[in-house]
Amino acid sequence: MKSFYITTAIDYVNGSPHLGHAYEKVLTDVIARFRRQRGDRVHFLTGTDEHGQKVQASARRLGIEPQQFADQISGEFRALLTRLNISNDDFIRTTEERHKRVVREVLQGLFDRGEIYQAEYRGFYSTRQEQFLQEKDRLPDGSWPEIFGDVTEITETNYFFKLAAYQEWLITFLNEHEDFIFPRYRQKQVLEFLKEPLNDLCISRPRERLEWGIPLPFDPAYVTYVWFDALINYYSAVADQPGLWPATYHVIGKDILVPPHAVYWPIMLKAAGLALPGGIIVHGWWMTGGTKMSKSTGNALNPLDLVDEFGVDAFRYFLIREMNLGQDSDFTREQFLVRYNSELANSLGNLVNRTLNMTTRFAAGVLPAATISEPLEQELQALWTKTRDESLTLNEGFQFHTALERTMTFLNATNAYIEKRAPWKLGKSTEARDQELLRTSLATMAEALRLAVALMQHVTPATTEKINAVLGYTPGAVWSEELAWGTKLDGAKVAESLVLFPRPAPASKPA
Ligand code: ME8
Repeated sequence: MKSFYITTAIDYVNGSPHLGHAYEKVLTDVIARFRRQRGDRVHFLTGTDEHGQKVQASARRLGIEPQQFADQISGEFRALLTRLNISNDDFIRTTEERHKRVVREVLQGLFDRGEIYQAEYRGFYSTRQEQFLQEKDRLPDGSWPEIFGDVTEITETNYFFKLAAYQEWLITFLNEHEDFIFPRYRQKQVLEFLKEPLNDLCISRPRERLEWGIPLPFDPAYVTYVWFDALINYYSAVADQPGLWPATYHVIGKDILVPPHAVYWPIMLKAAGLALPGGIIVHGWWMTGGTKMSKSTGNALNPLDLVDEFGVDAFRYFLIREMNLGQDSDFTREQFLVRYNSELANSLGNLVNRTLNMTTRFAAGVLPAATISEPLEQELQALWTKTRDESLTLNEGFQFHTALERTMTFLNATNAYIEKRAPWKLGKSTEARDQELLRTSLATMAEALRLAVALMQHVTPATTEKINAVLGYTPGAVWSEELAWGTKLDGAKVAESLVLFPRPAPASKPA
């Protein structure tokens, strides 16, 4: 079986993790868990991007070695993975020998094939972006945009990669693989970008200017340009594990699609004679007050604190429920609380409470079998079938937010079913038929709950596990077999209660 190999971007260690990093990890984790549930052999890679001028400068400011600085921040990113319950199989650091070795091999290979050449280059250089600029980067008034910081004109001998030679090939490739980039409209943007002629890519930096990088194997007076180093992580991490390359998907944010992931990377692979990934999944940005969130924004509120306050699954749920993959989303605590209260505490939390309370009260804690099937039960079961089938398709198409919305609709319908059956009234009656209806309603609500949380498992894995445990239920090994309405819970002994999503204390006010 071909592996499902999925990667995140590797994060720069020049700042601490923020919401954007957390989202990308959770999103990729949701895809990885979903594919595992579907039976794929998943390999999930994430890691840190540790070379470059900014890391060198930050370390210098602190008076420590770049490696020590990178170790510290990389450790923070690794800790974030544990905190977010991320199921990655590997974590790569670009300062590891296994990575540096493969970068050297790829570079040497390209050099030997004549894909890399030396040339004199005179141009405007942005220290902040660590790149040479082009005339088209200037603002209409001739100045350089703020994002480039200080721009100086320099002449330098450097090494160049023959990017331009592959422009036509890349255009043809994208036209033949319309689904290479998700969402599709992003692929159109790449083709738009490719209407302008490409320049060859400068892939080296003289060591006197940048020491903190991987020396070129064919000229140690230079180190490798950061993108050439960073992109190769996807391959270097699995180069010695047969059957994993090429990646199925790279998950990245929209700011690093063009040109790095959509232009440099496919061309690098093609020139190196390596297979191309199956696709690139491009997410939007978390914004606050109209600007992209980064380590310097959102100081008043660190969204990652919500993990401690409300639990990891509430946080994961919010990110996936709120963001329509590909588009931008505004982050506010208020919106978080709306979803937390109405969807997790009300729709899901109430169903859990009712199921446990009523089973304890009316059936001595043992789930009875359903023996009656009237329109109320039939409608709920029909809604389940529809919810499940649609959700599977939606999840396969990365529409996770809509899949969750459907699951919430199903949970709400289950709560409405309970209102209509009113087991608390049936429990007061000694009529045989009422008793039968009571047992049926308990079995029905418990089964609906079991099914709904199975459908949310890739988003809220710990919650699903907890709910299964209080239902006295151990799921089988094959996830898809868990999704059929049936009698799996008959005779299960439930717990008396479970506090899942407590209401925030009234004293907790927005920061
Ligand atoms: O770009 N919302 O690293 P990085 C959503 N090292 N996503 C965001 C975001 C936000 N507000 N801010 C950042 C790099 N991201 C390179 C990648 S890959 C070979 C090298 C996303 O730490 C961003 O889009 O700046 C990117 O996918 C990831 O976080 C890492 O960003």
